[in-house]
Amino acid sequence: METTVLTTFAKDIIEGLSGKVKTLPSKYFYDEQGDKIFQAIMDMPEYYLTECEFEIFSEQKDSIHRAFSAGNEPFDLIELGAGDGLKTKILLRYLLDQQVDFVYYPVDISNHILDELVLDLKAEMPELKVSPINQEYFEALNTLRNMNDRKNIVLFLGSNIGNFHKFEATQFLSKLSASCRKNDMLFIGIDQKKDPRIIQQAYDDPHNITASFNLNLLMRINRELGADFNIDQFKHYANYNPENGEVNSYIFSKSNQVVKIRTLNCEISFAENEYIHTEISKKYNIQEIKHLADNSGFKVLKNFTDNKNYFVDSLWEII
Ligand code: AVJ
Repeated sequence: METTVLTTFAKDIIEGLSGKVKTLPSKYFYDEQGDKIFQAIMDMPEYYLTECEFEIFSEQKDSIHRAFSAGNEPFDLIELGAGDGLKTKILLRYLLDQQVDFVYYPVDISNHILDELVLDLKAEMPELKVSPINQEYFEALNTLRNMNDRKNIVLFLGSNIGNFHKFEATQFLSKLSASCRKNDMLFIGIDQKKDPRIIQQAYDDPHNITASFNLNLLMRINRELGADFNIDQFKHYANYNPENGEVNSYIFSKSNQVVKIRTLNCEISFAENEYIHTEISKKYNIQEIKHLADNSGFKVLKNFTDNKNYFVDSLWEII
């Protein structure tokens, strides 16, 4: 008998598609194609999150800096899931101009993303001390704990926390606070609850960019596992529920159909209107953010919001 060693990706896909209710992990959106489509999402006006967080960084960089270094204590910055660092760059530039002595540690599991970011930063800010860490988040925090002796300010921006359900977010943040030293801080970007139509539009845009982002997950399975998903036979559906603050995203099957995954030697059948759950993007209000902090070993120091009060970058200390 032939045995094949399955990648984690293959295992997660087969597991997600074999259950009674089909699900796929949202972390698999971000292959090279997905990164590009996500850039296009961030560029469209309906996806207000990017602009709002950008505004907070641009207009409040001086008070953010003051809050970071209360008592003039030196600090280093460590960014979880660094991405293209557009908003972080504003802060980095500002700190350099203020002659602040610090190291920037971007953390990402994608070596490719880190290499690009470092090249970019070296070109744009040659005086910046940047030290990439190609590890999982918690590994990286452990590495850092034994490496630097300054206070760490952990950046977790862009509402990435929204991909967790509330209880998972509390678990994740508790683990984060436990991996930090006593006077470290967390600067976390969170999308706020607001007019439901504004949220709905951000995840179900008229340009169908979010649809192609969601459906790229099936294309990725075609590319990497030799599956034969016919994209025309599936559609994107996203729904904001104001009762729990979650946007849930799905891929719906337009017909009864069977999909083959060649390299896994299996077939998956879909009934018409059967769906795959692909993502949650949770929204919080200011009081819920306080609870989130209190329940995970932190205390809210200061909230920085944009002019429309759509988004918040919240600065937390360890208790
Ligand atoms: C990158 C997880 C913050 O949930 O808002 C954008 C991803 N999904 N449009 C989000 C996403 C659909 C995004 N995060």
